[in-house]
Amino acid sequence: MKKRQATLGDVAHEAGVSQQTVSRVLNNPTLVSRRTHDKVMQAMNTLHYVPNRSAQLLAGKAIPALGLITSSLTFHAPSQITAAIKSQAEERQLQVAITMPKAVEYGILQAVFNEFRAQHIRGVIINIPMESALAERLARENDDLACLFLDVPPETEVSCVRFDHRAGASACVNHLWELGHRQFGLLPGPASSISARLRLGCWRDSLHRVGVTNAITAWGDWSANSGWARTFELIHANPRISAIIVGNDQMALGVLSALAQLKRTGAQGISVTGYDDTADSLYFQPALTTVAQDFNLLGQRAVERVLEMMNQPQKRVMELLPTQLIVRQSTFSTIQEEPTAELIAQLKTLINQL
Ligand code: IPT
Repeated sequence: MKKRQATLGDVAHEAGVSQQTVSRVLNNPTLVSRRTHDKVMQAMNTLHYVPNRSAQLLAGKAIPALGLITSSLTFHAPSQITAAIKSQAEERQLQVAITMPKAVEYGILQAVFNEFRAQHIRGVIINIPMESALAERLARENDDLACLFLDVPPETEVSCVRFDHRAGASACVNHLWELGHRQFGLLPGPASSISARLRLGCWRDSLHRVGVTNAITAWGDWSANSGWARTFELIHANPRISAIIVGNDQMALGVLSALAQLKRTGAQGISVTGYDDTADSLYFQPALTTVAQDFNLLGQRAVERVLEMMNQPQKRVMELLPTQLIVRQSTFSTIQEEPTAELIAQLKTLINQL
């Protein structure tokens, strides 16, 4: 005989809590203490309880899910950010509905919001580069949803969690300057990207501050292929460049590949800095000096913040996460080391012996 399916009441009985508490765990887990939550989850597992999502939808309840609108997952950074958001959501028993829109256009994005609304999703994280006016319009016209943006200009009047590019981007320039570099190539991401423009602006400001005005720029598109191709153009435009500052690690991978082809890697070659510190950048050849953006932290803060906003609809969130330069082996000093006292003494002995 087929076993009877466990009900909400059975779970409540097993966990020693009220039915209302079980229902909160299912519909609004942030309102329940960790201990109660774990007790209820354990009872559900023991009884093989399956929540009735269609009944929840029919009752007009929000389902425990978040929406995520993301840039192309073929890029390393957005795919790692998505993985972080997904695992943070999973820890809170939340599903994530992921969409990757073809273009950053009002009509396309509004259709995505409507689809989320139809699925009774009430919290949306938006990780696509978006100009202020479009982000503000979407947030205003979808104010029944909690909308949290990750890639908008600093002055945008919407809720956002962003990386503070300033410290990391200027640290790249200062690091290379201190190593003696004076001829620079700049390789930002696409001009349509907010973060690409912010990083480039910061590099240029920092270069001007130390008196460098002849840095040359070639725009990439975030891909390794564009990093590879632009390297030849930069070196052609100024054969004396000794350092290339790159807008992300994926393009830096292509730059390192082009330099290896030209036999310009290593201490006598061209120094390279990246941006992101994606999971594999330590294993590039040579290990990449880069600006770390902690994607796990971004995922955690994004999920926490959007849940807060769902519980307090009037709340405006603006959080800035730090960036930090990680020095590895792709940057070299151009300054010839002075011979050490020991070496001089050895040379003197040799000369005396001749
Ligand atoms: C940004 C990455 O730094 C960059 O490498 C690229 O993948 C871009 O995303 C794609 O939009 S990270 C973003 C949160 C600013």
